[in-house]
Amino acid sequence: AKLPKKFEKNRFNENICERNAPLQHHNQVLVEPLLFLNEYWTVMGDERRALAYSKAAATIKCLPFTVTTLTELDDLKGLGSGHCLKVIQETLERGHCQEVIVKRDSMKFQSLKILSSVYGIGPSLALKLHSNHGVSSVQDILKLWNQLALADERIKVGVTYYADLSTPVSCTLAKKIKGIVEYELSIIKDDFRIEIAGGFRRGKKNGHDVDILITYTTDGEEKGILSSLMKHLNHKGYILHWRLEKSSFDEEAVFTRSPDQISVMDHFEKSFCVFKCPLQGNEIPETERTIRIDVNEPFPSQEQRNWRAIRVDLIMVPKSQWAYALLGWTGSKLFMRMLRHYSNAHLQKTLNSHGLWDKRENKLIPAESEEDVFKNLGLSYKDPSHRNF
Ligand code: DCP
Ligand code: MG
Repeated sequence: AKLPKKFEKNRFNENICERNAPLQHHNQVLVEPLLFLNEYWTVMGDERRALAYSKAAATIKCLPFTVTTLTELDDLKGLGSGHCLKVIQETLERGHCQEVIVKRDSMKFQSLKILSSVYGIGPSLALKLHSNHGVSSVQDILKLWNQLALADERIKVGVTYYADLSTPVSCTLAKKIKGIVEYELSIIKDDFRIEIAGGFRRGKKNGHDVDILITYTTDGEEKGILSSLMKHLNHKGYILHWRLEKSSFDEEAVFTRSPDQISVMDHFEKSFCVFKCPLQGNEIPETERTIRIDVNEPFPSQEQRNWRAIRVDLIMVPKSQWAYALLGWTGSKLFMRMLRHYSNAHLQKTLNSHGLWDKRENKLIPAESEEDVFKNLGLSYKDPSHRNF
């Protein structure tokens, strides 16, 4: 088999952070089973295996040609040990992968997938509910509500608005939420910058939530704004639930610990919210208007509504950290993981959403923009639309 003339394998392998991962690529059929296996192992709680499939899928996404035979993949970095290749080979030969079909039908997987998709329930709680209490669905949680004694307030919200929260959020609704936040902010204090990050910034048409970053013109100006913003939004009836997290940023702690102690989670002041997003008549799909989970007990049933519950993360960023925060919150998660690894292993620098720390010089490397961050990493700038690893 011949590779396209332009494809340079050595360059492709040289630094995986330089690869481009667009949303639309040449190998949808091959990527699908790999992404499924990534989801399968994530849901089953095996992050290590999940990651291997995610990396293999990303490698395939970055190829500038459609793969037709396995030999075209010889010596490509990122495809992992034999198993990913076996999945790819079978898909190339038969058009599907038997393992995927079997795993897709697994009752345990299907239950855990639903449970861990409830806001407030992660893979480990999902497993506990399933194994210890025989819970397999949202209905089961409702039936056993008193017995389960789930203390986390988010789960109550997650279950009550399950139908809404499991419906993908469109770009239009994301912009509407941004508009609402922007308006309330402008009443509190001018001269802010607000940006939708996450998958939408990478060009995705739908998302599971809306990630919104906010900053002011100088460090410190952002202090106290977020709690004020939440009061305003709540007062106007836009908020169903929120949990405010205080800033826990401390340069010393965030950058000078050994890398394995550095949490991937950042330390910004943020608000994890469930918005009550107002809808126009034509924004309420037919199915949305009729399909409601039956929540008579212990929650009140839901009447016809002209709003929809949407998960929104609001992140308040000090100006000097904006560029790194924007990069970190734009993702993708795998891309950020790749960048952090490259930075640590090849540059002796620690990268996170707060900054880039030079471990030899013991100092932070400033950046005004994402372009600066890429420069600081010695990489060419990558448009968000090519960060869909
Ligand atoms: N992120 C982060 N810290 C968190 C949560 C997320 O740094 N506590 C980063 C990682 C992601 C990005 O923010 O790259 C957005 O996270 P999402 O989980 O919202 O992922 P996406 O927006 O990419 O996908 P989706 O469309 O499902 O929302
Ligand atoms: Mg998101």
